[in-house]
Amino acid sequence: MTATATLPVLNHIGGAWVGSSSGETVADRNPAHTDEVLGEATVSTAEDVRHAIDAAEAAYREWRATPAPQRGDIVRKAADLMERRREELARLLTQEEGKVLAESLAEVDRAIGNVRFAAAQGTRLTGETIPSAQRRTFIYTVREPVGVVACVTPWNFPIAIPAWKIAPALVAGNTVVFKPASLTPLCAVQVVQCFVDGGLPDGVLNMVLGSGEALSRALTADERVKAISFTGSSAVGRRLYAQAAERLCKVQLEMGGKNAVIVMGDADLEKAAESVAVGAFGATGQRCTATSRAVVVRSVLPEFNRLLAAKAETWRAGDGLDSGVRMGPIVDETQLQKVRAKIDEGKRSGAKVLRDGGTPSRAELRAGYFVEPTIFSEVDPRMPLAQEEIFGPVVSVIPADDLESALEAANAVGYGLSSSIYTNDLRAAFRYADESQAGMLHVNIPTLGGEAHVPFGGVKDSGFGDRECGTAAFDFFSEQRVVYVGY
Ligand code: UN1
Repeated sequence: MTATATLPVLNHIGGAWVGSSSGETVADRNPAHTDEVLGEATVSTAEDVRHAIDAAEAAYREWRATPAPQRGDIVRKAADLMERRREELARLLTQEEGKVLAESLAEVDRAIGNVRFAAAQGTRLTGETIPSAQRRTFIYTVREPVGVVACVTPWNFPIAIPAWKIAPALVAGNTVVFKPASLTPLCAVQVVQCFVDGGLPDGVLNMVLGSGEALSRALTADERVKAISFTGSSAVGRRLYAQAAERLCKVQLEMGGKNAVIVMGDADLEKAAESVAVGAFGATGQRCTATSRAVVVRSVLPEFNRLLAAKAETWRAGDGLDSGVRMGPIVDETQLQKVRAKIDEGKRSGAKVLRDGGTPSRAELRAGYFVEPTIFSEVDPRMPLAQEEIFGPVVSVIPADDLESALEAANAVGYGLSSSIYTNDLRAAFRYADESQAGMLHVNIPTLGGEAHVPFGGVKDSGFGDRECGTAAFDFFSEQRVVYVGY
């Protein structure tokens, strides 16, 4: 499965790899070397989406009737294949999306963990028995699949996010139409291939490649699609929800973030600065759980800034396959321009530039879409820098007087995905846990990531609907039915 310049990247419908009805293709490029074409991806139309839904619908009856532990067995085999293909998958991920190899390996491992967890739930799709208020009446609940579901996924975790949506959807007994991000079709193909090779029957998992703009209406408008799980931007998520709501389609949205780390006066500053650097510059800042704000009490501000700036120097940008490189490129030209525009806007807003990585000077970085670590200090919480998601290696340091004002600044955004506090004061930690407006809170731990068996998601503009991952994923991908039996 090595990526070559001629590899055609196709849809998967009804068990076959097929080109789209448009006959068009688009080049899939390596963001670290933009002249390197990894494949030519088919560009789908609404008609292709309809075919994929047809196939998913046709396969549903039999898949629903397949005992859940057997569904779990097939999904577990997909995880075993991902493990066997770990290195290849990770290299492809680095070439296609840009993140460094160590991050790609970690992403593949996370995908494996999620698929394994979901697979094991096949033996645990339990219901309840509930005592009836009436005599000789037995009440129990069962979990039913929803039907045909759509999984719409982003480019920044092109293996892990599809894995953690598709696996629970399948184990719960649904059939799936998968619409991966148009920037990472090769990773999507490999994810599907693992499920197919694991023994999934034809039509149970279908994939349609192409842009969300062109295809999302075909998913939101089709009565046969009973649920849509989406990860992407808040703007797109809102639109998708509004469209799907017209016909009462279930929707789960996992969206942006503007995650803050609060640094208190008693914090281990070295650890706090490391956490902010990893959170801000890891994955080139292209993750919804990235740290984009550090809210720091003034007593430790100069020392914190010094430590953070020193750490930023160690985040060498470059091709993620090269050893010694810690930070890969931005995924494409559009995102690169967006990140640069945000940095320029930040400079005009009056914030102090502690480190400007907007336009790297090293010649080898001109071959790809590179930005280097960028730090703003003296940022006012109302500035766009402190309000808008950037999705690049940019962090804003916001001064605060005390815990109260730090919490106020941290909460003063539309988003609410992840947050963190660095302190050794138990009262401050619990006050923070009470007050932080985020779905995932951390004490002395970076804002990043989440474990396979733990619910993942946010509040406010960051998340809507049931949580992903863990057993929570099954709340979205199944319905509860109650049975009353009189005897
Ligand atoms: C992570 O940050 O480890 O799109 C996972 C995203 C999130 C997943 C992030 N839904 O960035």
